[in-house]
Amino acid sequence: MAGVDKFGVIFTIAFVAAMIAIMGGFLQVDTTPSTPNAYTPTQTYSSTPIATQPSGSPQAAPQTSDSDNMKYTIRGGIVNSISQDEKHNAVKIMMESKFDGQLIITLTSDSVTPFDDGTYFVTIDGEEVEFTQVGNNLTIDFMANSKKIMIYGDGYKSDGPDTSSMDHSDDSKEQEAMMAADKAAADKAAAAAKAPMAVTIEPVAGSGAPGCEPKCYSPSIATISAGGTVTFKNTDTAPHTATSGSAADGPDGIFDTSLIMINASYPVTLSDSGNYPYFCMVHPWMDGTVIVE
Ligand SMILES: [Cu+2]
Repeated sequence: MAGVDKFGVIFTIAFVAAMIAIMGGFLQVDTTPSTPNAYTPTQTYSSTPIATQPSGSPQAAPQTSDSDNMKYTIRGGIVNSISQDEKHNAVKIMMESKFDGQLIITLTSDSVTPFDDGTYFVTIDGEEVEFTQVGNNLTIDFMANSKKIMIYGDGYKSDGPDTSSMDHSDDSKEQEAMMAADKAAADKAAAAAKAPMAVTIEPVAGSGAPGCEPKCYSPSIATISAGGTVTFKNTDTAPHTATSGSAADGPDGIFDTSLIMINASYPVTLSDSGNYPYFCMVHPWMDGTVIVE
């Protein structure tokens, strides 16, 4: 009996020691700090199995973490920290690499919000890089000696240096990268922002008497997409027309609302892109332009 108890005590001590060792290993692998921008410059991995291999060796087993909400696998390097940069709607990955390698990371919607088309913008040490994206999985190839991967999403702010974080050595590159990301975002927004299909144009109040020019219609320049409709709505106290052409050259015959009485409306649909000047037959000082894109 005594022998069994003794064995039980030894087993328990060994089990607890093993659990402590395992927990220590997990803490090393969990590299996401709980606060944004808080990163530890270089962790030593001396107590983990990963560090017993030359860090960055291509032969080394890929370093993988799924212990937090951002899963990743890295080959050819090691990740020192992953943190969310909420100010810039970005994820910052600090890493070490002695060889060319690859990072595969799964982003979550609360880690960084993608652009409207679901994509991201990635820089390595301040330079924009190409990457492969399948769903929320980004595969990013990096060169030897890469230190920082930034994954930017939509809506970050590039308003001055981010003094709340980091290594100031590459602040200017960081700024350049953010400006580039800014431009990419603007381009995407511009591509997404097509002219509206419908715009309402009203004569300005009192336009029945001279003095409102050059903006007697509001908006005096209206832009719609091809196939869209401008609706002339008379909110003034006098009847007006919107007649394509000009007071100087007369109607060009493309459209004519004829007299629109008070509170009445007249829609004009335009299929072909171009600029369509128009004027009021009753009050020749009134003119405007419809731009069809
Ligand atoms: Cu008029």
